[in-house]
Amino acid sequence: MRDPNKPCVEVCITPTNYPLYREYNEIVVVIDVLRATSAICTAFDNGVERLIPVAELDEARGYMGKPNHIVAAERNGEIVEGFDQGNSPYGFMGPGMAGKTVVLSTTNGTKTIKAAHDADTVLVGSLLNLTALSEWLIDQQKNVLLLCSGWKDKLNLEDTICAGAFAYNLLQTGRFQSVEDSTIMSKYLFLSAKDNYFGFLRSSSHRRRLQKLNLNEDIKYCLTPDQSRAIPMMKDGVLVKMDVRDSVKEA
Ligand code: 3SL
Repeated sequence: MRDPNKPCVEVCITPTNYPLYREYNEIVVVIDVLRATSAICTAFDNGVERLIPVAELDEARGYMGKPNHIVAAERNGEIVEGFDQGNSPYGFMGPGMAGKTVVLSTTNGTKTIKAAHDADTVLVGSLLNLTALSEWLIDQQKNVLLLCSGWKDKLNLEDTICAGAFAYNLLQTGRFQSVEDSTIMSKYLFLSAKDNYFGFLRSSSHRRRLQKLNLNEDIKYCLTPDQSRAIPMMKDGVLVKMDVRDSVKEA
């Protein structure tokens, strides 16, 4: 039975299921562990000022040549020809990032961010900012929907595990409830994987896909939790780094 006095934390395993979970969307956390939302957290850690998520490549091309902009695009794990870079978190590291506006289009992650546009608050989550973002969400006491990007509308393991980790952290406090089986499933997957994400995901579809492209270092980086305190947040269609003192009301 749902307790009217406790907010819910729930997991939506693919963006296509999002309409079924709208009742929980006060705060939506978009997750694409490999690699979009990990790359976004990394960009803000390295001083990027604004990140414009873009669903379609043509829209991204429209930003090419703008001063102070980095225009990045990935499809099927590879850099799209003609763009400054792809989706590797390593591409968003270093002093050259400070003060830049990044325009990013990826196969699934940026589409999922755009799909959540109707939520009160849209945030970006990954294993990298797991603890920082969990702490902030716990403080808000609002309904939280963990929205997994998956792969081309199918479930993927790494996003589901990461969503399960956030759900676990919130539920552990006793200040949240969950009523959906997708959340129970994600939590159990997280508990099975948490001691060795890399090993657990050995035969997962996207790990194999990225491995074929020699992106093992990216995979290891994205699967190493708590390297970031950044909480990317959508404001007027653009992601910015949240000032952690912000509350949902102020956002
Ligand atoms: O789907 C996405 O948004 C990407 O993160 C996929 S990839 O890891 O860059 O292949």
